[in-house]
Amino acid sequence: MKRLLTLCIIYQQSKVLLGMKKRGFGAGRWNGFGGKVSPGETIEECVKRETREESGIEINEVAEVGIIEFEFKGNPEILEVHIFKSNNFSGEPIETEEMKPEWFPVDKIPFEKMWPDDKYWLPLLLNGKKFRGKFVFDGSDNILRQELVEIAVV
Ligand code: 6U4
Repeated sequence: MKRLLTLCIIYQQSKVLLGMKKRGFGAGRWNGFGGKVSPGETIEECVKRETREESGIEINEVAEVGIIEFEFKGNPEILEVHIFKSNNFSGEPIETEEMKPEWFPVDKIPFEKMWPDDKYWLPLLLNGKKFRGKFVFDGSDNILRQELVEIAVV
């Protein structure tokens, strides 16, 4: 079974906005903004809604840059995460119940406190590339298997 999710990287010149996830899936890690696509909602509507709910930022324009599937050993559900980037947004980030947002210079991204796959695909996103991939994790969030390729069109 596949579940559709979104993830958005907000950036500006040489800074990236990440949120410290305070509860739920991925808690204790710096993350992009996003979540599960709700019934009746498009993927783009979802990424805008989740970013608004989690960071207070209103996205004007987004570009889809990649799709990555995540599988957790022993769990039949595959997460199909649609990854977006946006540098056209309004408002200032605010701390919410779910996330504490913070700007990081692109050369000081806290990869050691992020999902272990981020160090592979986030540099591609920041370099204007598009990509497709799959990461399989064990029960302790170690990567067991990975595939990541650059593509021309998502
Ligand atoms: P609830 O609490 O059910 O409302 P919701 O906000 O809909 O949750 P959530 O928080 O489960 O969804 O979303 C998970 C977020 O984590 C999505 O943006 C996708 C992202 N994500 C999942 N696995 C990831 C991984 N390995 N690397 C990564 N982001 C991941 O960078």
